[in-house]
Amino acid sequence: MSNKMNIIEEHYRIAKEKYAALGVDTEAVLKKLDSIPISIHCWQGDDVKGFENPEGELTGGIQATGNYPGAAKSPEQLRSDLEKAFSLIPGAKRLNLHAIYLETNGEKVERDEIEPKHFENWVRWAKAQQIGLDFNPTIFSHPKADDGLTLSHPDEEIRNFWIEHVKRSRKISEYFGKELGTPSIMNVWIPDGFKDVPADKLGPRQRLKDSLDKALEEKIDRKYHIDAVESKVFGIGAESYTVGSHEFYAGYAIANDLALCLDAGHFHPTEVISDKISSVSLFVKDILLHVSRPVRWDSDHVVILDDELMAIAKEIIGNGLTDRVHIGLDFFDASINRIAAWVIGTRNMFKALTIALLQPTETLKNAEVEFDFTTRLAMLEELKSYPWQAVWDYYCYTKDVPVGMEWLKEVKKYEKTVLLNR
Ligand code: RNT
Ligand code: ZN
Repeated sequence: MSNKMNIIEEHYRIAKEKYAALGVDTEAVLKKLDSIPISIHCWQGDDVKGFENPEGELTGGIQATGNYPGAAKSPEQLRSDLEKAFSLIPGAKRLNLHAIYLETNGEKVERDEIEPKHFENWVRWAKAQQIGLDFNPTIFSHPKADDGLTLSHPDEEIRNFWIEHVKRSRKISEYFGKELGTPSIMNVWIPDGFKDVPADKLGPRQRLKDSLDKALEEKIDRKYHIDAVESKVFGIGAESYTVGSHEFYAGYAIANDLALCLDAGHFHPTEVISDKISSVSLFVKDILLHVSRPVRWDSDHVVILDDELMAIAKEIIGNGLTDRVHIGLDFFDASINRIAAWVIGTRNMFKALTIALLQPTETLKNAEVEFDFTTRLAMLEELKSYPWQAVWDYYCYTKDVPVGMEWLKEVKKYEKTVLLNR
Protein backbone atom coordinates (compact mmCIF):
# COMPACT_ATOMS: atom_id res chain seq x y z
CA MET A 1 0.00 0.00 0.00
CA SER A 2 2.70 2.46 0.95
CA ASN A 3 4.54 1.83 -2.30
CA LYS A 4 1.34 2.43 -4.21
CA MET A 5 0.71 5.53 -2.17
CA ASN A 6 4.15 6.80 -3.10
CA ILE A 7 3.45 6.23 -6.78
CA ILE A 8 0.14 8.09 -6.63
CA GLU A 9 1.75 10.96 -4.75
CA GLU A 10 4.75 11.03 -7.04
CA HIS A 11 2.60 11.11 -10.18
CA TYR A 12 0.55 13.87 -8.64
CA ARG A 13 3.65 15.89 -7.80
CA ILE A 14 4.81 15.71 -11.43
CA ALA A 15 1.34 16.60 -12.73
CA LYS A 16 1.14 19.50 -10.29
CA GLU A 17 4.36 20.94 -11.74
CA LYS A 18 3.20 20.51 -15.31
CA TYR A 19 -0.07 22.28 -14.64
CA ALA A 20 1.64 24.97 -12.57
CA ALA A 21 3.71 25.83 -15.65
CA LEU A 22 0.42 26.64 -17.37
CA GLY A 23 -0.69 28.73 -14.43
CA VAL A 24 -3.09 26.09 -13.09
CA ASP A 25 -3.07 25.44 -9.34
CA THR A 26 -3.99 21.79 -8.84
CA GLU A 27 -4.55 22.24 -5.10
CA ALA A 28 -7.20 24.86 -5.85
CA VAL A 29 -8.69 22.51 -8.46
CA LEU A 30 -9.08 19.72 -5.90
CA LYS A 31 -10.70 22.10 -3.43
CA LYS A 32 -13.12 23.38 -6.06
CA LEU A 33 -13.97 19.83 -7.10
CA ASP A 34 -15.10 19.17 -3.54
CA SER A 35 -17.70 21.91 -3.80
CA ILE A 36 -19.56 20.58 -6.86
CA PRO A 37 -22.20 18.00 -5.98
CA ILE A 38 -23.59 15.46 -8.41
CA SER A 39 -27.17 14.38 -7.92
CA ILE A 40 -27.21 10.63 -8.36
CA HIS A 41 -30.51 9.24 -9.61
CA CYS A 42 -32.00 6.46 -7.47
CA TRP A 43 -33.73 4.86 -10.45
CA GLN A 44 -30.62 3.20 -11.93
CA GLY A 45 -30.83 0.80 -8.98
CA ASP A 46 -34.13 -0.84 -9.88
CA ASP A 47 -34.79 -0.04 -13.55
CA VAL A 48 -37.22 2.82 -12.68
CA LYS A 49 -39.73 0.49 -10.99
CA GLY A 50 -40.18 2.12 -7.60
CA PHE A 51 -42.00 0.67 -4.59
CA GLU A 52 -45.55 1.67 -5.31
CA ASN A 53 -46.41 -1.58 -6.98
CA PRO A 54 -43.89 -4.40 -7.24
CA GLU A 55 -45.34 -5.49 -10.56
CA GLY A 56 -45.17 -1.93 -11.87
CA GLU A 57 -44.30 -1.61 -15.52
CA LEU A 58 -42.25 1.28 -16.89
CA THR A 59 -44.31 3.25 -19.39
CA GLY A 60 -44.25 6.75 -20.82
CA GLY A 61 -42.00 6.36 -23.83
CA ILE A 62 -38.95 5.37 -21.77
CA GLN A 63 -37.46 1.92 -21.39
CA ALA A 64 -34.91 0.10 -19.27
CA THR A 65 -33.63 -2.87 -21.24
CA GLY A 66 -31.67 -5.83 -19.93
CA ASN A 67 -32.17 -8.40 -17.20
CA TYR A 68 -28.96 -8.34 -15.20
CA PRO A 69 -29.56 -10.02 -11.84
CA GLY A 70 -29.63 -8.21 -8.53
CA ALA A 71 -31.96 -5.23 -9.01
CA ALA A 72 -33.04 -3.63 -5.72
CA LYS A 73 -36.54 -4.74 -4.73
CA SER A 74 -37.04 -2.81 -1.52
CA PRO A 75 -36.06 0.59 -0.11
CA GLU A 76 -33.58 -1.15 2.19
CA GLN A 77 -31.91 -2.90 -0.73
CA LEU A 78 -31.82 0.28 -2.78
CA ARG A 79 -30.27 2.26 0.06
CA SER A 80 -27.72 -0.46 0.69
CA ASP A 81 -26.79 -0.48 -3.02
CA LEU A 82 -26.51 3.30 -3.02
CA GLU A 83 -24.25 3.20 0.01
CA LYS A 84 -22.03 0.72 -1.80
CA ALA A 85 -21.88 2.96 -4.87
CA PHE A 86 -21.25 6.08 -2.76
CA SER A 87 -18.31 4.37 -1.07
CA LEU A 88 -16.67 4.00 -4.48
CA ILE A 89 -17.23 7.55 -5.72
CA PRO A 90 -15.24 10.55 -4.45
CA GLY A 91 -16.74 14.02 -4.19
CA ALA A 92 -20.01 15.57 -3.03
CA LYS A 93 -23.21 13.67 -3.72
CA ARG A 94 -26.93 14.23 -3.63
CA LEU A 95 -29.69 11.70 -4.23
CA ASN A 96 -32.45 12.26 -6.74
CA LEU A 97 -35.72 10.51 -5.85
CA HIS A 98 -38.93 9.93 -7.76
CA ALA A 99 -42.38 9.88 -6.17
CA ILE A 100 -42.72 6.12 -6.82
CA TYR A 101 -39.94 5.50 -4.29
CA LEU A 102 -42.34 6.24 -1.43
CA GLU A 103 -42.69 4.00 1.62
CA THR A 104 -46.20 3.32 2.86
CA ASN A 105 -45.95 0.21 5.09
CA GLY A 106 -47.98 -1.78 2.62
CA GLU A 107 -50.81 0.74 2.46
CA LYS A 108 -52.09 1.72 -1.00
CA VAL A 109 -51.41 5.43 -1.44
CA GLU A 110 -52.43 7.04 -4.71
CA ARG A 111 -50.20 9.56 -6.42
CA ASP A 112 -52.57 12.36 -5.52
CA GLU A 113 -52.32 11.38 -1.85
CA ILE A 114 -48.57 11.27 -1.26
CA GLU A 115 -47.17 13.14 1.72
CA PRO A 116 -43.81 13.98 3.29
CA LYS A 117 -44.30 11.17 5.82
CA HIS A 118 -43.92 8.64 3.00
CA PHE A 119 -40.35 9.85 2.54
CA GLU A 120 -39.25 10.06 6.18
CA ASN A 121 -36.94 7.08 5.87
CA TRP A 122 -35.20 8.66 2.91
CA VAL A 123 -34.69 11.88 4.85
CA ARG A 124 -33.32 10.03 7.85
CA TRP A 125 -30.96 8.16 5.56
CA ALA A 126 -29.89 11.33 3.72
CA LYS A 127 -29.06 12.96 7.06
CA ALA A 128 -26.90 9.99 7.98
CA GLN A 129 -25.17 10.18 4.59
CA GLN A 130 -24.86 13.98 4.90
CA ILE A 131 -26.35 14.52 1.48
CA GLY A 132 -29.12 16.62 -0.01
CA LEU A 133 -32.16 15.21 -1.79
CA ASP A 134 -33.83 16.16 -5.05
CA PHE A 135 -37.27 15.09 -6.19
CA ASN A 136 -39.54 14.29 -9.15
CA PRO A 137 -43.27 13.75 -9.41
CA THR A 138 -43.79 10.46 -11.27
CA ILE A 139 -46.13 11.25 -14.13
CA PHE A 140 -45.82 7.98 -16.02
CA SER A 141 -46.13 4.22 -15.31
CA HIS A 142 -49.72 4.70 -14.16
CA PRO A 143 -53.22 3.86 -15.51
CA LYS A 144 -54.02 7.58 -15.64
CA ALA A 145 -51.08 8.03 -18.03
CA ASP A 146 -52.05 5.16 -20.30
CA ASP A 147 -53.54 7.44 -22.97
CA GLY A 148 -50.12 8.98 -23.43
CA LEU A 149 -51.40 12.29 -22.09
CA THR A 150 -51.32 13.53 -18.48
CA LEU A 151 -51.19 17.23 -17.61
CA SER A 152 -52.32 17.98 -21.17
CA HIS A 153 -55.12 15.38 -21.22
CA PRO A 154 -58.44 16.62 -22.67
CA ASP A 155 -60.24 15.14 -19.63
CA GLU A 156 -60.18 17.65 -16.80
CA GLU A 157 -60.43 14.95 -14.16
CA ILE A 158 -57.21 13.35 -15.35
CA ARG A 159 -55.48 16.71 -15.50
CA ASN A 160 -56.61 17.48 -11.97
CA PHE A 161 -55.29 14.17 -10.71
CA TRP A 162 -51.83 14.98 -12.03
CA ILE A 163 -52.02 18.60 -10.89
CA GLU A 164 -52.67 17.35 -7.36
CA HIS A 165 -49.73 14.93 -7.69
CA VAL A 166 -47.41 17.80 -8.63
CA LYS A 167 -48.72 19.96 -5.79
CA ARG A 168 -48.08 17.19 -3.29
CA SER A 169 -44.67 16.50 -4.78
CA ARG A 170 -43.70 20.13 -4.24
CA LYS A 171 -44.59 19.83 -0.54
CA ILE A 172 -42.38 16.77 -0.30
CA SER A 173 -39.57 18.60 -2.06
CA GLU A 174 -39.96 21.56 0.29
CA TYR A 175 -39.84 19.16 3.23
CA PHE A 176 -36.54 17.77 1.90
CA GLY A 177 -35.13 21.28 1.65
CA LYS A 178 -36.21 22.20 5.17
CA GLU A 179 -34.94 19.01 6.72
CA LEU A 180 -31.63 18.89 4.91
CA GLY A 181 -30.71 22.56 4.68
CA THR A 182 -30.19 22.55 0.93
CA PRO A 183 -32.83 23.28 -1.70
CA SER A 184 -34.39 20.26 -3.35
CA ILE A 185 -34.74 20.63 -7.09
CA MET A 186 -38.01 19.15 -8.24
CA ASN A 187 -38.17 18.33 -11.90
CA VAL A 188 -41.38 17.91 -13.87
CA TRP A 189 -41.17 15.63 -16.87
CA ILE A 190 -44.27 14.26 -18.58
CA PRO A 191 -44.49 11.79 -21.46
CA ASP A 192 -47.32 13.59 -23.26
CA GLY A 193 -47.31 13.27 -27.01
CA PHE A 194 -48.73 11.56 -30.08
CA LYS A 195 -47.50 8.63 -32.11
CA ASP A 196 -48.91 10.07 -35.30
CA VAL A 197 -49.52 13.42 -36.93
CA PRO A 198 -51.67 15.50 -34.57
CA ALA A 199 -54.69 17.46 -35.70
CA ASP A 200 -54.13 20.00 -32.93
CA LYS A 201 -50.69 20.96 -31.65
CA LEU A 202 -51.80 24.06 -29.81
CA GLY A 203 -54.64 22.67 -27.66
CA PRO A 204 -52.55 20.21 -25.63
CA ARG A 205 -49.89 22.88 -25.09
CA GLN A 206 -52.50 25.34 -23.85
CA ARG A 207 -53.80 22.69 -21.47
CA LEU A 208 -50.29 21.87 -20.26
CA LYS A 209 -49.60 25.54 -19.61
CA ASP A 210 -52.82 25.87 -17.69
CA SER A 211 -52.14 22.71 -15.66
CA LEU A 212 -48.64 23.89 -14.77
CA ASP A 213 -49.97 27.30 -13.75
CA LYS A 214 -52.32 25.57 -11.31
CA ALA A 215 -49.83 22.97 -10.07
CA LEU A 216 -47.07 25.52 -9.40
CA GLU A 217 -49.31 28.27 -8.08
CA GLU A 218 -48.20 28.15 -4.45
CA LYS A 219 -45.04 30.18 -3.81
CA ILE A 220 -42.36 28.13 -2.10
CA ASP A 221 -39.13 29.61 -0.80
CA ARG A 222 -36.20 28.92 -3.18
CA LYS A 223 -34.17 28.24 -0.05
CA TYR A 224 -36.01 24.91 0.20
CA HIS A 225 -37.37 24.06 -3.20
CA ILE A 226 -36.71 24.90 -6.84
CA ASP A 227 -39.08 23.94 -9.66
CA ALA A 228 -37.57 22.65 -12.89
CA VAL A 229 -39.21 21.60 -16.15
CA GLU A 230 -37.80 19.12 -18.68
CA SER A 231 -38.47 19.07 -22.39
CA LYS A 232 -38.16 16.26 -24.88
CA VAL A 233 -38.17 15.92 -28.63
CA PHE A 234 -39.88 12.52 -28.82
CA GLY A 235 -40.50 9.27 -26.95
CA ILE A 236 -41.31 5.69 -27.90
CA GLY A 237 -44.94 5.84 -28.99
CA ALA A 238 -44.79 9.64 -29.14
CA GLU A 239 -42.69 10.01 -32.25
CA SER A 240 -44.65 12.68 -34.07
CA TYR A 241 -45.36 15.25 -31.42
CA THR A 242 -44.30 16.06 -27.87
CA VAL A 243 -46.43 18.50 -25.94
CA GLY A 244 -43.58 19.64 -23.69
CA SER A 245 -41.11 20.61 -26.39
CA HIS A 246 -37.93 22.61 -25.80
CA GLU A 247 -39.53 25.87 -26.91
CA PHE A 248 -42.53 25.21 -24.68
CA TYR A 249 -40.49 24.70 -21.53
CA ALA A 250 -37.79 27.25 -22.28
CA GLY A 251 -40.58 29.78 -22.67
CA TYR A 252 -42.41 28.55 -19.60
CA ALA A 253 -39.29 28.54 -17.42
CA ILE A 254 -38.27 32.05 -18.48
CA ALA A 255 -41.79 33.45 -18.08
CA ASN A 256 -42.22 31.91 -14.63
CA ASP A 257 -38.70 32.11 -13.23
CA LEU A 258 -38.26 28.35 -13.02
CA ALA A 259 -35.19 26.20 -13.58
CA LEU A 260 -34.87 24.64 -17.00
CA CYS A 261 -33.79 21.02 -17.22
CA LEU A 262 -31.65 20.00 -20.18
CA ASP A 263 -31.47 16.24 -20.73
CA ALA A 264 -28.62 15.14 -23.00
CA GLY A 265 -30.88 12.62 -24.73
CA HIS A 266 -33.82 14.89 -25.42
CA PHE A 267 -32.78 16.75 -28.54
CA HIS A 268 -32.24 15.98 -32.19
CA PRO A 269 -29.27 13.62 -32.59
CA THR A 270 -26.82 16.29 -33.76
CA GLU A 271 -27.84 18.80 -31.09
CA VAL A 272 -25.83 18.88 -27.87
CA ILE A 273 -26.77 20.33 -24.50
CA SER A 274 -23.22 21.61 -23.91
CA ASP A 275 -23.96 24.25 -26.52
CA LYS A 276 -27.20 25.27 -24.85
CA ILE A 277 -25.91 25.96 -21.33
CA SER A 278 -24.37 29.40 -22.00
CA SER A 279 -27.43 30.66 -23.89
CA VAL A 280 -29.94 29.39 -21.37
CA SER A 281 -27.84 30.75 -18.47
CA LEU A 282 -28.53 34.29 -19.70
CA PHE A 283 -32.28 33.87 -19.26
CA VAL A 284 -32.92 31.49 -16.35
CA LYS A 285 -31.44 31.54 -12.86
CA ASP A 286 -30.98 27.81 -12.48
CA ILE A 287 -30.28 25.07 -14.97
CA LEU A 288 -30.75 21.42 -14.12
CA LEU A 289 -28.82 18.92 -16.21
CA HIS A 290 -29.87 15.36 -16.83
CA VAL A 291 -26.56 14.00 -17.91
CA SER A 292 -27.30 10.93 -19.94
CA ARG A 293 -26.03 9.30 -23.13
CA PRO A 294 -28.25 8.85 -26.13
CA VAL A 295 -27.21 6.16 -28.59
CA ARG A 296 -29.21 6.88 -31.76
CA TRP A 297 -32.16 7.84 -29.57
CA ASP A 298 -32.94 8.75 -25.96
CA SER A 299 -31.57 5.39 -24.89
CA ASP A 300 -30.30 6.48 -21.45
CA HIS A 301 -26.99 4.63 -21.68
CA VAL A 302 -24.45 4.94 -18.87
CA VAL A 303 -22.46 8.15 -19.16
CA ILE A 304 -18.99 7.65 -20.61
CA LEU A 305 -16.08 10.07 -20.77
CA ASP A 306 -16.82 11.23 -24.29
CA ASP A 307 -16.39 14.61 -25.99
CA GLU A 308 -19.86 15.78 -25.05
CA LEU A 309 -19.41 14.98 -21.37
CA MET A 310 -16.15 16.92 -21.32
CA ALA A 311 -17.80 19.75 -23.23
CA ILE A 312 -20.64 19.91 -20.68
CA ALA A 313 -18.13 20.15 -17.83
CA LYS A 314 -16.11 22.82 -19.64
CA GLU A 315 -19.20 24.96 -20.16
CA ILE A 316 -20.08 24.79 -16.47
CA ILE A 317 -16.57 25.42 -15.20
CA GLY A 318 -15.27 27.77 -17.87
CA ASN A 319 -18.27 30.05 -17.54
CA GLY A 320 -18.25 30.05 -13.75
CA LEU A 321 -21.71 28.50 -13.55
CA THR A 322 -21.18 25.97 -10.78
CA ASP A 323 -23.68 27.70 -8.50
CA ARG A 324 -26.44 27.84 -11.10
CA VAL A 325 -26.00 24.64 -13.07
CA HIS A 326 -27.15 21.66 -11.06
CA ILE A 327 -25.69 18.40 -12.26
CA GLY A 328 -28.03 15.43 -12.18
CA LEU A 329 -27.59 12.06 -13.83
CA ASP A 330 -30.29 10.24 -15.77
CA PHE A 331 -29.49 6.84 -17.17
CA PHE A 332 -30.87 3.37 -16.55
CA ASP A 333 -29.07 0.35 -17.90
CA ALA A 334 -30.41 -3.04 -16.79
CA SER A 335 -27.89 -5.03 -18.83
CA ILE A 336 -24.92 -4.54 -16.48
CA ASN A 337 -24.34 -4.49 -12.75
CA ARG A 338 -26.40 -1.52 -11.60
CA ILE A 339 -23.97 -0.40 -8.94
CA ALA A 340 -21.19 -0.44 -11.51
CA ALA A 341 -23.41 1.68 -13.75
CA TRP A 342 -23.72 4.33 -11.02
CA VAL A 343 -20.01 4.20 -10.25
CA ILE A 344 -18.90 4.41 -13.88
CA GLY A 345 -21.31 7.19 -14.80
CA THR A 346 -20.74 9.31 -11.71
CA ARG A 347 -16.97 8.90 -11.68
CA ASN A 348 -16.96 9.91 -15.34
CA MET A 349 -18.88 13.08 -14.54
CA PHE A 350 -16.35 13.90 -11.82
CA LYS A 351 -13.49 13.10 -14.20
CA ALA A 352 -14.93 15.47 -16.78
CA LEU A 353 -15.17 18.18 -14.10
CA THR A 354 -11.54 17.52 -13.12
CA ILE A 355 -10.40 17.89 -16.72
CA ALA A 356 -12.40 21.10 -17.10
CA LEU A 357 -11.01 22.56 -13.86
CA LEU A 358 -7.48 21.81 -15.02
CA GLN A 359 -7.94 23.83 -18.20
CA PRO A 360 -6.18 27.24 -18.24
CA THR A 361 -9.41 28.94 -19.20
CA GLU A 362 -8.18 32.52 -18.90
CA THR A 363 -5.15 31.88 -21.11
CA LEU A 364 -7.39 30.33 -23.75
CA LYS A 365 -9.93 33.14 -23.57
CA ASN A 366 -7.14 35.72 -23.84
CA ALA A 367 -5.76 34.03 -26.94
CA GLU A 368 -9.24 34.12 -28.39
CA VAL A 369 -9.91 37.82 -27.81
CA GLU A 370 -6.58 38.55 -29.42
CA PHE A 371 -7.67 36.48 -32.41
CA ASP A 372 -4.74 34.16 -31.79
CA PHE A 373 -6.69 31.09 -32.85
CA THR A 374 -3.41 29.28 -33.49
CA THR A 375 -2.50 29.32 -29.82
CA ARG A 376 -6.05 28.39 -28.89
CA LEU A 377 -6.03 25.29 -31.07
CA ALA A 378 -2.45 24.30 -30.22
CA MET A 379 -3.12 24.53 -26.51
CA LEU A 380 -6.44 22.72 -26.57
CA GLU A 381 -4.82 19.86 -28.45
CA GLU A 382 -1.79 19.74 -26.16
CA LEU A 383 -4.03 19.66 -23.08
CA LYS A 384 -5.65 16.45 -24.23
CA SER A 385 -2.54 14.51 -23.23
CA TYR A 386 -1.83 16.39 -20.02
CA PRO A 387 -1.72 14.24 -16.87
CA TRP A 388 -5.21 14.96 -15.54
CA GLN A 389 -5.48 11.30 -14.59
CA ALA A 390 -2.72 11.69 -11.98
CA VAL A 391 -4.74 14.50 -10.39
CA TRP A 392 -7.91 12.38 -10.49
CA ASP A 393 -6.18 9.36 -8.94
CA TYR A 394 -4.78 11.56 -6.21
CA TYR A 395 -8.26 12.96 -5.57
CA CYS A 396 -9.71 9.45 -5.19
CA TYR A 397 -6.81 8.50 -2.96
CA THR A 398 -7.25 11.50 -0.65
CA LYS A 399 -11.00 10.80 -0.46
CA ASP A 400 -10.31 7.23 0.55
CA VAL A 401 -12.10 5.67 -2.41
CA PRO A 402 -10.52 3.09 -4.72
CA VAL A 403 -8.03 4.38 -7.27
CA GLY A 404 -8.42 3.22 -10.89
CA MET A 405 -10.11 -0.13 -11.54
CA GLU A 406 -9.85 -1.18 -7.87
CA TRP A 407 -13.49 -0.25 -7.33
CA LEU A 408 -14.63 -3.07 -9.62
CA LYS A 409 -13.32 -5.68 -7.19
CA GLU A 410 -15.57 -4.21 -4.52
CA VAL A 411 -18.58 -4.34 -6.82
CA LYS A 412 -17.87 -7.95 -7.80
CA LYS A 413 -17.58 -8.90 -4.14
CA TYR A 414 -20.88 -7.20 -3.34
CA GLU A 415 -22.49 -8.88 -6.33
CA LYS A 416 -21.43 -12.28 -5.13
CA THR A 417 -22.32 -11.84 -1.49
CA VAL A 418 -25.42 -9.65 -1.78
CA LEU A 419 -26.89 -9.10 -5.24
CA LEU A 420 -26.90 -12.71 -6.44
CA ASN A 421 -28.69 -13.81 -3.29
CA ARG A 422 -31.70 -11.64 -3.94
C1 RNT B 1 -37.52 10.77 -19.57
C2 RNT B 1 -36.84 11.85 -18.79
C3 RNT B 1 -36.99 11.76 -17.29
C4 RNT B 1 -36.83 10.36 -16.75
C5 RNT B 1 -36.70 10.28 -15.25
C6 RNT B 1 -36.93 8.91 -14.74
O1 RNT B 1 -37.21 10.79 -20.89
O2 RNT B 1 -35.50 11.92 -19.12
O3 RNT B 1 -36.12 12.64 -16.71
O4 RNT B 1 -35.75 9.71 -17.31
O5 RNT B 1 -37.51 11.21 -14.65
ZN1 ZN C 1 -34.28 13.22 -17.98
